[in-house]
Amino acid sequence: MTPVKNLFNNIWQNYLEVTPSADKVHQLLSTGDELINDHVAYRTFNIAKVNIAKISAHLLNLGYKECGEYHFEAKKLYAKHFEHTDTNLPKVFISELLVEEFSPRVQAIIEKMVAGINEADINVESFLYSGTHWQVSHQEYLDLLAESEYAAWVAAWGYRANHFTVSINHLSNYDSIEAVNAAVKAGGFTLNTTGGEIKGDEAVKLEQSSTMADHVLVEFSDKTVAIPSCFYEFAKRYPMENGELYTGFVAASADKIFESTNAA
Ligand code: OOG
Ligand code: NI
Repeated sequence: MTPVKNLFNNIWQNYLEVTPSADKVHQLLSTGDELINDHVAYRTFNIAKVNIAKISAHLLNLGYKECGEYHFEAKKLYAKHFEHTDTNLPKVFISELLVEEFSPRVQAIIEKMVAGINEADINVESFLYSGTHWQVSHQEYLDLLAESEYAAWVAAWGYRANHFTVSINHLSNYDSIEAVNAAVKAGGFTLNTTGGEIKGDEAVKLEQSSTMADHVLVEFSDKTVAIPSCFYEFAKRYPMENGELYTGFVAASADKIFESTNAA
């Protein structure tokens, strides 16, 4: 296995630990061959110690290049995406919360979390599947949740893939996102319906849908509570005028995909 394949294998195993549905959805769509992932996504804060530049350094070392950038004003987020020259490797979408735009209380909780991370842990590739590096109380989680579902998610789950995304273009047994969605729903899984099940269309060159995140127990410093963990996404890309598949993201669609970790 190449170093980059090995990394994604570790990220996938770590994601499965908190996303029991992903293995089942994976089996539902696979004919036994390996599924190609369109992308994986990370969430972080715009604090220099852990910002997009820090997270992406590991990817740049492995041959990834920075490609697009995206703004999410209402959610107070900024994001970039990264691509590898080997197009069978997943793209990586990394967002960061604009921490200074939140209340002093929220900023203080986030500062405390980030202060708890060992610099040496950030500088190794395994940071991408390391989870949390801090302890927060359930009340701190709720205080974050009141202002930003995203901030609360990072507090609970930390540095791990927020989702993997099946590339529908590479599936042998499904051609349309409608067919994938129907199979996923028939399998008993719930789709994110914010703005409709299908986000985007052929005109924007990208159609996306996603499951709602699993609910998994988290040990806060004071109690253990089941909260939304990670989800699974499905993406179909369309060719541009030059005949090549569009490789970017669509901010209006991404804005809705973020809500797959909302408590339904
Ligand atoms: C990322 C949401 C955006 C996409 O495919 O548009 C995204 C997230 O939920 O962290 O992954
Ligand atoms: Ni995504």
